[in-house]
Amino acid sequence: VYMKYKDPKQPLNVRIRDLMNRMSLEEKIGQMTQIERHVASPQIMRKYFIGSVLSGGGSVPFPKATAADWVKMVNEIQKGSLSTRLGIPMIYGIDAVHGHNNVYKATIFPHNVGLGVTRDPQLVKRIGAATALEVRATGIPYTFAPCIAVCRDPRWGRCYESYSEDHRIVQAMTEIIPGLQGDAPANSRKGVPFVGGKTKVAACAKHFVGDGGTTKGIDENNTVIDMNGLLNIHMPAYFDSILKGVSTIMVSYSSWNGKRMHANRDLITGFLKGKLKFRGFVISDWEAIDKITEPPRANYSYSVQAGVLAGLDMIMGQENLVEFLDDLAFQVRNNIIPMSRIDDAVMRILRVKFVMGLFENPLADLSLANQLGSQEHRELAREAVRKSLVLLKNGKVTNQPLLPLPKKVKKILVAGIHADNLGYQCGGWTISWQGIGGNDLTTGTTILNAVKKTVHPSTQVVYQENPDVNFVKSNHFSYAIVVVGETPYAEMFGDSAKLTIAEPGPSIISNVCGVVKCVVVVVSGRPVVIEPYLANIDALVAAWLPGSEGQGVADVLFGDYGFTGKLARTWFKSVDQLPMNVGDPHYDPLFPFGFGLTTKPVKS
Ligand code: 3DO
Repeated sequence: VYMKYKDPKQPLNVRIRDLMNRMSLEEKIGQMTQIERHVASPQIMRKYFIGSVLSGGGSVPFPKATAADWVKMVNEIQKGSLSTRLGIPMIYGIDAVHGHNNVYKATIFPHNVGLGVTRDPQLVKRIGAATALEVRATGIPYTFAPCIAVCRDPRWGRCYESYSEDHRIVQAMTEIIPGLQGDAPANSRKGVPFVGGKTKVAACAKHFVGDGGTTKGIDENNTVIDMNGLLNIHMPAYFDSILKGVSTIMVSYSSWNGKRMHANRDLITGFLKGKLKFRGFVISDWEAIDKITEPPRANYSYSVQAGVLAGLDMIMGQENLVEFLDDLAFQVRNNIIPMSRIDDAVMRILRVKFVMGLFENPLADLSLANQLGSQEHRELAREAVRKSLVLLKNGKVTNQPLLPLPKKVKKILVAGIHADNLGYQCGGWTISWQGIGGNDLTTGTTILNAVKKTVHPSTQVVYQENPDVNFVKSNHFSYAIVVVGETPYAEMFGDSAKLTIAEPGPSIISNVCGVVKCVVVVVSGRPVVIEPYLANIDALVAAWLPGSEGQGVADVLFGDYGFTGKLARTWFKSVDQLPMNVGDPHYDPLFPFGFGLTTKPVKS
């Protein structure tokens, strides 16, 4: 029998209407449900008509799974969905937030805090396109990125997911959306989602709204600001994202002036869907409706009611799947939630699925498998690393710069717990949710290896993680490269009131820099306390969380390329100045927003 909704020649709205007319309440509610990979199975998909599946941070089929392993897993789940009466494909989503970061051997790009420094939206767009290919390589059509938070306080554990404290930089970096999804056609209506087929993925602007403005930078906390402030600082990047056809928007765990965003009908339905005419779907954060009440899950059916009535279309994180489905169905049957609200949600979800061609191409093949961690993508990541570095100091005396470093000398020292640690330089949201130390997590180039590859073959490179003063004194090094910083974290585990660099980092700086000329490279998700050590340091470089391609750091240290990066965040002197952002009356930074010394490439 001919089914109109299955006919790609029919107009989008005709297909949506035809399909919705056929759907039962159970089928509609299923579409609104997103479950985690570990609870998903073909049987569950089929039984409950589940609309979406996610991999949370670090959630993989098994460690070191290949592209083929991922495709097999995603396709198996999809076959469960396709076996239902109406055969509506599920949409699989994952946090590809700096490349396809959960996946072994994927290219790991710098975290957003570094990309903001580049001031290069076209670069970020290319990163989006590369990430889309790597995500599709594993059979996945949807990423929970970009994070367009405007981090106003580096004490926030998610600061590195934010491009800048300045909303203008965040707005410019929404170019990653057409990178991920493809360019929306020039004539497309404002707010209509767009995904350009099998080599692109649906994007997700998050977290709506004010996630980066919480008091003292406490994760998931309360953002106290008036409507003007919200509109001027935290909202602008949503205007850009919607104009560029972003398919989905994730709501923030945080509250605005004491009200949980997940229950904020005025902002989700009134503003986002009404005023901004966003036509994609709104997704909750992981188990975020549970947190509408304090304590979480104190009244789950109320959470369902408040969240769905506020305008959430897809609810993420059903560990208690049956309870959720029953609660929602009960509330619709008893007119607590009007059917029109359910129809709005399902229409939006189906619109994205139709637009992206999911009905025509629900199953992945292995044709893109070679995109995962490709050399071309690694070169792009390396370019991004080069452009994300900020040179904060270059020489104790102005006319005696230390950088660029000479490649041909007798002997150099590389020190610091971050010098030969791929996991540290990638940070959180890499292979696991919180990140992993060491060099076994995935493939890439550590800063130490990059240095070794870059110096002249006759230069002896001595590596000592934590050398003592006598060792440094007795060796007569020409200079030292000290790499220190923060160890990996994600979300609330990264909240920090002190913002100090991890020991033995500070003692390595003093042991080395007290004896020999040194450049200190800071690997961190945000500005950290550096003022106490600054006088001792000859040259200082902020490398943020550069990812798998450490070669980009050596490219610039040794002058194959010049330093060009400008701070996209204010570098504070001491934490008691915080919050302190560019334009503030009490602005008295160590290095101001926009600061960055430059060097010229050395002719070789
Ligand atoms: C994050 C956002 C993320 C989600 C799914 O904890 O892994 O998990 O997209 O806030 C939450």
